[in-house]
Amino acid sequence: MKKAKVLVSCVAVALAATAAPVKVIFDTDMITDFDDVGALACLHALADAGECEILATISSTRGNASVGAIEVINHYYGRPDLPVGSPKGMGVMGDRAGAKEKVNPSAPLGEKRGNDGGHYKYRKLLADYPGWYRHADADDAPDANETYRRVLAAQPDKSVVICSVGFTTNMRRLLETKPDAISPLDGKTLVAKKVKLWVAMACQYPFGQEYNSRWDHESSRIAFANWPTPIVFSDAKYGKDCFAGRAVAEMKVERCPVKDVFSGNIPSREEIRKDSAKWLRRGYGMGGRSAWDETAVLVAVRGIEPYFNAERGTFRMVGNKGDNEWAPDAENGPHIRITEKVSKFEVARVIDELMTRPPKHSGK
Ligand SMILES: [Ca+2]
Repeated sequence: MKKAKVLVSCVAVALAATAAPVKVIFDTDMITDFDDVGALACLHALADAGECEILATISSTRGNASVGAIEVINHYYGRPDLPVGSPKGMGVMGDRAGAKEKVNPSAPLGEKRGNDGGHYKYRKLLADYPGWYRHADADDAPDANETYRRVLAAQPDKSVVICSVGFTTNMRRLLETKPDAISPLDGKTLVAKKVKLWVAMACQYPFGQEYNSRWDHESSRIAFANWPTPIVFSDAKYGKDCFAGRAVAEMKVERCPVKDVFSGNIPSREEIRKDSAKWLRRGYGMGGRSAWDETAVLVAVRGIEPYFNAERGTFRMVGNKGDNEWAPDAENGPHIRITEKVSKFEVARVIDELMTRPPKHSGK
């Protein structure tokens, strides 16, 4: 058996050989785009079905409504007390015009402002679901490092899958943590001991700039190069034309934040019909929005084999402007990128089915 297949098989065995639910830490930039909401909805649906256990839901951005929005979704699925966190001292907003600036937390909820990078989507969620969240400003949430270290230290060895669908800030910061009262291990040693896999929605195949890996590219460079476990990438190219979410937008339910976000952001079929090329460039199709983040959740919980093929190599950051490239290495590459196996249409229908499942224990 070739080494590439051995690595893929190890990932498959790690994820699927036991009947026990996959232990997942979800790390998201729930701030500008809304496939993050779809991904978290999929994760909760899979947890409801006993396929995974959600250990924590952490924001990779700071100074915005990301943690509150995560908590609204967690509340909807009856898990309002899941651990949360956000990066301290450094971290990306997602606002292209002011990536390092802090949003004024007193800005009116639900009001679209001129240059807020799409944050209004999530401030609106907080406005529509008062009482469903604890942290209106991500900066008031616990330090992501502390949440990661506390959760990892309490888990069995080689048992945790980290699924990141945003910036890599937290993974870099975690690697750089020192021994503390939570664990005598430094961050890299703790990760090597407790984590079995990092599934990352990041990078652009075969090269280019991709949102998640670009905006804090120094963290991406450090994290990708030093992470001590295999990393599976659901890269931007894969998810771009895998469209999901229209079924969510058209659900006949009330008080559902997942539906609200999708119905408020997906263009109508008629709009797409008029200029499909324009909408395709923006990541929309008849099926909905590009399912970048949802595919990462599928990989994290169900593994590569059911829906994807795999190629072994290395994603690495190059230059100093946030570019990345893929270097194929079938023998020794520490990374895997997923490629199409089952048609993307079928994968999108799996995602839609998960996103439209009613919560098992609704927090309404
Ligand atoms: Ca995301």
